[in-house]
Amino acid sequence: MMRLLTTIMLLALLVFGLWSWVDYDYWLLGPSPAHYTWWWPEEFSTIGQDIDSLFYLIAVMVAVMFVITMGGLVLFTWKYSAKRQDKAVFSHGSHKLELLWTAVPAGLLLIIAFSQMSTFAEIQFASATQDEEGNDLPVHCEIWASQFDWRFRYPGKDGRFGTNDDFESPYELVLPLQENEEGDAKKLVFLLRSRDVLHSFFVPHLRFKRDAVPGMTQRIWLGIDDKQMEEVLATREEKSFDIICAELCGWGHYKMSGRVRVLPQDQYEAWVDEMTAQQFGNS
Ligand SMILES: [Cu+2]
Repeated sequence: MMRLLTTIMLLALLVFGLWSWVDYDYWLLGPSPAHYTWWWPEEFSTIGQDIDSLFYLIAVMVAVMFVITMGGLVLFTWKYSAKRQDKAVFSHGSHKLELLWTAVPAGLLLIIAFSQMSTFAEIQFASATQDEEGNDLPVHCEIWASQFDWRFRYPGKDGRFGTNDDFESPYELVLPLQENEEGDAKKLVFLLRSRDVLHSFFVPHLRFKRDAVPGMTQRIWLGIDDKQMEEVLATREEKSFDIICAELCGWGHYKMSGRVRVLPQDQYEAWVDEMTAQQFGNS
């Protein structure tokens, strides 16, 4: 009886574990243009492709290991049950096996380490938010996390922080869509800060995620692929995208949300005028 129960429970674990990999929106709602990835929503970031391939590389490795280990657990539970073999055999470790299960995980970790190096450098190194001469690129806005909301502080029309025309946008992060001469998206640089505890700024559609650490200011950047964004926007009614907090930060964590909206340059400037007028009157 116990053996049967254990086997059923382990099999259930295996099935549920695999099920969590399935995009059930796809199976329930059918294929639509908005559902053509099997895990993530469509993305429109300049480094989204790199992040996705890393994610899927690791996901496939984990899936294979999961099936092997869970399958082994079920198999051995069944094979060596008390009913079939009541005398346990004690044996010393096998050097070959030990070498194998040290070398294989080490090899897998090295594959992950080497494949992520260039993407990590592109995202994280100080040079990522500097120009060719090593000067810091101007900051688009400050992202402030606090229990339980997101606030975006803009430098205002003069482009400088700490002056009289700075304004704050609660909840909504508005970005200008801008291109440089080569047609590549320009980098938008942000300062990420927390007012209280650990939070994590996450925009799934932009594959943009970073922990906000109290007492620490991080320079982070984002590049928007405008053509890809047009394609994504064409598939949805809603023209803005979710911001969520990806770090359990307190009782109100669930409601710590926001929106990202990307506007063409002229509409963006109109929005800045509107925000300025709202916060300082029409003078
Ligand atoms: Cu939070």
